[in-house]
Amino acid sequence: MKKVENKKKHAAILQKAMQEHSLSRQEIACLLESNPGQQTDLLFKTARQLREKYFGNKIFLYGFVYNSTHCRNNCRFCYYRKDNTSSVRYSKSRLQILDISCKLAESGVHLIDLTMGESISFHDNIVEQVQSLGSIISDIKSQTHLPVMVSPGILPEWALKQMARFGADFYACYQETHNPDLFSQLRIGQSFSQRLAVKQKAAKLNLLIEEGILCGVGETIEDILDSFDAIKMLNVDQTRVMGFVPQMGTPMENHPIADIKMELIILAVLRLLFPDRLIPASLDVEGVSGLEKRLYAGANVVTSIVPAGNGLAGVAQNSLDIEDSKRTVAQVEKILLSCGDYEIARPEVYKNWINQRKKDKSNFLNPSQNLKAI
Ligand code: SAM
Ligand code: MD0
Ligand code: SF4
Repeated sequence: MKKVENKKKHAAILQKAMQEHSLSRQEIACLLESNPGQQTDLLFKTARQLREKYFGNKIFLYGFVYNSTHCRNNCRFCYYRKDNTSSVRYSKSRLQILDISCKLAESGVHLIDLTMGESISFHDNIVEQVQSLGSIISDIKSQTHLPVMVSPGILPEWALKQMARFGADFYACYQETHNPDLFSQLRIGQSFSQRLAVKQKAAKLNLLIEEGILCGVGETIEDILDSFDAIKMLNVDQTRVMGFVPQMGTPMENHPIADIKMELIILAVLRLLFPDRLIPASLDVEGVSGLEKRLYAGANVVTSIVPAGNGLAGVAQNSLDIEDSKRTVAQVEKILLSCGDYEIARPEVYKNWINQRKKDKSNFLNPSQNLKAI
């Protein structure tokens, strides 16, 4: 296609997206292939306008507590894969987790994200393990008065029910890719369909859910389009993309680092396709130096805020910006102010968003209850 024609077509697709008309697979592919410069500028601008429509200039902040780095899995991309003898392993006690969560809450985050390696074994005293995680969640909630996200990996349905009963608001579990072949290369020995189904089960239990794409791991444009379809099918509440960061001691340590330009394009297209959802700018890929560009591409949540002095790690960047107190609310606030366009949301704004979304989804799942209320 001639350059001028392509430019016109690209701009027309963005106008359609701005009006929230649904886009064809071909049109979305054209956006993913945006040329750097004018086309990406226009893409990011449209993403920001749609974010503004639903969230104004308000940004949400998530505190990240990676409470245990022990894992029974061997994901090829992950520093904490079981066979990586060079990764730092720790497990925080209940009191340490509560102390860290309270510090994060005092510093002004809107949610506590409790994340761990997949260590809850299905065979070994699972009831006690689930009970103990559940009671930590309910303690965090009662002490911080904040919503809680839990990322424990795959859980059986009864355990998800327990998470909901103990008060978890969000369940995060990222597929990374929706190409089953690529999935089996990345998440060795894990079931593609089980990882997808667990999110559907969580959503039925009225847990909010997050789905994520890992980019720069050999995916094609078609694979990314399939991920968008899956995210739509799951009706997720939060969705993300993270660029792959090579990890020492893993089979992918020499695999090239992801092209961040592509991460930003995928992020912006997610905003176009899911304008009213939460979309993170993770500090866990490029640290605080990568925040502004992700907000500029349409993100509305800053994730992976980690307090210094607690021996906590990140996932994709296990130490970057942590001990020098850069992944803090104070530093993030400085960056938001220097950008000029953003404000940290009041805590009630985030809580209301969560509650409204839960209500809407439960009315959708149980329309008869809705009728009874009329
Ligand atoms: N163990 C749980 C699980 O895998 O669901 C919870 C941890 S989960 C939040 C870790 C996520 O971080 C992965 O799903 C992946 O998307 C991301 N991640 C892990 N290693 C990464 C890497 N090397 N580069 C970028 N993202 C990575
Ligand atoms: C983040 N390091 O937000 C966290 C993590 C888990 N729910 C999220 C990948 O970047
Ligand atoms: Fe374990 Fe999660 Fe890392 Fe996979 S991504 S090795 S399940 S911590």
